[in-house]
Parts: sequence; C-alpha cells; structure tokens
Amino acid sequence: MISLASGEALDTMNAAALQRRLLSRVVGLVGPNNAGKTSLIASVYDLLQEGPVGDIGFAGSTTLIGFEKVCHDARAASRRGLPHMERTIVGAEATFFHLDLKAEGQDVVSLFLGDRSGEDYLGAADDVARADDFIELRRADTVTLLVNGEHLTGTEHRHEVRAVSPQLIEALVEGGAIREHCRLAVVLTKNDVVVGTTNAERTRRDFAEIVATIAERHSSHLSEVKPFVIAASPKSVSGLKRGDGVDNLLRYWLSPTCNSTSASAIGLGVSSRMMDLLAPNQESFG
Ligand SMILES: Nc1nc2c(ncn2[C@@H]2O[C@H](COP(=O)(O)OP(=O)(O)O)[C@@H](O)[C@H]2O)c(=O)[nH]1
Ligand SMILES: [Mg+2]
Repeated sequence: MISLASGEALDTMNAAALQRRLLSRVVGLVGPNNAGKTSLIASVYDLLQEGPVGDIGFAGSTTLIGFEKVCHDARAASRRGLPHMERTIVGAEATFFHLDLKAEGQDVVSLFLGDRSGEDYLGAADDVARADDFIELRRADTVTLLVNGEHLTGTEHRHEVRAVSPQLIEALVEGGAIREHCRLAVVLTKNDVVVGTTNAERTRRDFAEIVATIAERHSSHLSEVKPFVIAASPKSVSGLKRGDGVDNLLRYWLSPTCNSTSASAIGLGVSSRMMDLLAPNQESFG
C-alpha cells in the first residue's frame, strides 16, 4: 500500500517511487544521537519558508506534516533552550523528508533527506555487517556526517567525538553502505555553542583533523569530502540566526554530482503499477 500524500515522512518504498518522478538528489544524514540531524532537517524547511535561498525556491513537498512536526519541536527547543520532543526512533526504518526545489531557469529537483536513529549508525561502527542495511546511504548522492559541535568543544565527549566520527565512516564504507564515488559532507553542528566557548579555536582544529583523517583514509572510495559549519537550531541568546550555514549545505546537496542516482540504480523493485499510482496525473484519485 502506498500512503498517498499523508504528509508524513516517507518510508523507503514511497521515497523510491517519488525519486523516479523528477530529477532527484538523495542525502543520507549520519551521526550519533543528538548530533543535530532532525534539527538540520527542520532548519532546511524553515529556511525555505523565509524565501528563496540564493536562487533556490521551495516548489512543494509531500512530507509537509513531517516537516511541521520537526519544525514545531525545533522552534520550541530553540526558544526555551529545551531538548527536542520528537526523537528519531531507535531501530526504526529510515524515513525520508521530501522537498521540490526550483532554481531560476532550471527544472524542479526533488531533494530527499534520509534520517534514522543515530544509535543505529553507532551500532554499525561496531558491527560492519549491519552497515549493509542502510539503504538510504547506499543510494545517497551526498552522505552527510554530523559532528556534534557541543560535544567536540566540551571536555567530556571530545575524545569520543574525535574517535567515533572517522570510525563511523570507516564502518559504513567497509560494510558497503556508502557506495563508491559518493560525496561526503562533514558538518560541524551547534556552532553557536562552539563560538560561545573559549575552546572555539581548538574545536575548529579538531574538526579540521577529523575531516582530514576521513579524506585521507577514503580518498579512493569517496569522490569528495567537504566540510561545513552550521547552527541549525541555535539558542536564541547566542545571537546566531536559525539555520546559520545551512544555505551552503543546501546548495552543495543540490549541485550536480558525477553519478546522480538513476531510477534503475535504486533497484528496489518498485513495480510499474506503483509508479503509475504516483504519476503526476492523479485525476483517478479525485
Ligand atoms: N545550541 C544548539 N543546539 C542544537 C542545535 N541543533 C540542534 N540542537 C539541539 O541538540 C539536540 C539534539 O538535536 P536533534 O536534532 O534532535 O539531534 P538528532 O538526534 O541527531 O536528530 C536538541 O536538543 C536540539 O535542540 C544548534 O544549532 N545549536
Ligand atoms: Mg533525530
């Protein structure tokens, strides 16, 4: 059964069907719990609500309810300095958030952001065989690793973050979950916390080192490793605006890749009958 336009985030099957409709870019978000994956998804949506990002404008979404839910929580968390309510469920299937985006003079591109529990990914670092399950990564044009800036800048978790970030990518590459020639964006999150401490300089060096380690180890497997710094959901006292740096990441996700996902490469076996159901002309559902 395909849930047509329920508005909730999509499961793998429905996302795959939609991905065949238009030119698509698929992003797999990777990172431990609390790294900021859900906040990033919320901030992309929020950013586009304010108007075009550069020349990239919002042109629709089949997951509006899903976006509204994560944005509601993220806005409240940002205002009150409280943690998120809506958590990514551990052990759950990946879910996809969908945005249709239009740049001037170009065709609409569908962007799919895949999210799943950070603990699943941490599990993958221990158990390479499981990396094989991560279909949202295998089909991604850009895998995006989130590095928790708050943890990297503190003393309690610093060493763990420095160790786990490269390990996670290592496990996913070795397990075949990240395909060859994939791009990797490495994102330092919660930059408002980083810049608010006296450790900011050290944190930037640590982050650069993490990026360099990954790039060095996987230069033959990945087509590119690129760093980004964001504050998707900064605490209001920080003075940074919501979604700081997210525009650069969005532009990167949409930029042409050397091996964009083609429908046939997805290999999910979505039947043509299901494809018909999702064809743009849906009058039969009137
Ligand atoms: N200060 C700050 N906190 C953030 C930022 N982004 C996310 N958070 C907080 O970090 C926590 C984890 O974020 P979440 O997006 O749920 O992480 P996920 O588990 O990777 O999906 C939440 O309490 C967020 O409010 C940010 O840019 N700045
Ligand atoms: Mg989450």
